[in-house]
Amino acid sequence: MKLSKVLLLVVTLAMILAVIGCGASAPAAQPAPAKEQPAQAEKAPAAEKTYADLVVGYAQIGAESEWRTANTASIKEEAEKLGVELKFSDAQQKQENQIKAIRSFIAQQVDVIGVSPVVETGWETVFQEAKDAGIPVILVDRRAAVPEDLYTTYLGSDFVEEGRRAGEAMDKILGGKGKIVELVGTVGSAPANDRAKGFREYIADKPGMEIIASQSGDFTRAKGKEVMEAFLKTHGKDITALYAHNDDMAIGAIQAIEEYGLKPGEDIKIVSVDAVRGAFEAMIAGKLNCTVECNPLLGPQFYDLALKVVNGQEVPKWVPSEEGVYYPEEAAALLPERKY
Ligand code: GZL
Repeated sequence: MKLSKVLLLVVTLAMILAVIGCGASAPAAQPAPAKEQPAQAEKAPAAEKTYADLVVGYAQIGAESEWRTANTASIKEEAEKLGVELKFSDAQQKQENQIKAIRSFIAQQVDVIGVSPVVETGWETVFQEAKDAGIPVILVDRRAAVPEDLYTTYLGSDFVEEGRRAGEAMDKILGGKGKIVELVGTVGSAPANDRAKGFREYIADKPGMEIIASQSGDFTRAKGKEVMEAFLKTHGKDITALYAHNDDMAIGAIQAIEEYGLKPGEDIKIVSVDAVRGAFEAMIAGKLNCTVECNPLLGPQFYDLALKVVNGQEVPKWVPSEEGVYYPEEAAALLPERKY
């Protein structure tokens, strides 16, 4: 075979080997290794809300008493101070208006709903609607008879304890003996139910103390006066004392007692609840013998709880208010510092 042919053969073979070798040694073109994908990043938690971006719906009962007026002022003034967007509704003491307000807050997708239930029952449906919409409900001032999973927390007093304290004060004032008429708060409301319960618990083992009449004055001065007039018409001078579930009804009753010709605070001893300014003034005038405090200034605690709840922080199921009991001898000194 001619050298030239041999060389051509060798070169051809070499070229073939080179191509195969490339193919063998160079790995088939691989796709560039995908960049390491980070593990599916946890969904970033929603940014913590601050007061400045908190939207609150508040379904208030009404404006039936000095206590309620002070309570509303505390809720509104604190929102203003903190820069919270407050949607506020006054239900004129009607449950259907409170329920309408709560539905409106749900439609507006507020962050949290505060409500002071005018009565204990009838809330399950609308609270479930709030829960289904992912909006927490905070009970303020009054409890509602609903399953505990339908509200996040209750901020308010121990009304049964307030009733017990009123019973203890009445026992002290009457020396354990007397015929008592009772002005009850709004029928079906937690304060009315529990203040009645606590008072009766206390006098249960005081045979000399008897409740001879009990009727609702709906927490207002006007109704308190009207019912006291009826008590006086029926029982007259047999009445030794009055237990009023709030100061406003007691103040209305004081007018009725004076118009009847008797001396309130002397002929008829009076114990009431709330410790509003009007009660301190009546004690200074010698017309009221004791008022058991029920703190309406719940605004600061309410917004503190609301922000914690919206940011998913644990809160107690009940945040009780701090409260005292006041008598005439200290009323003049304390009146100037009373905030409501
Ligand atoms: C008590 C509050 C009551 C007050 C009344 O927490 O709900 O309602 O005692 C008010 O004065 O009307």
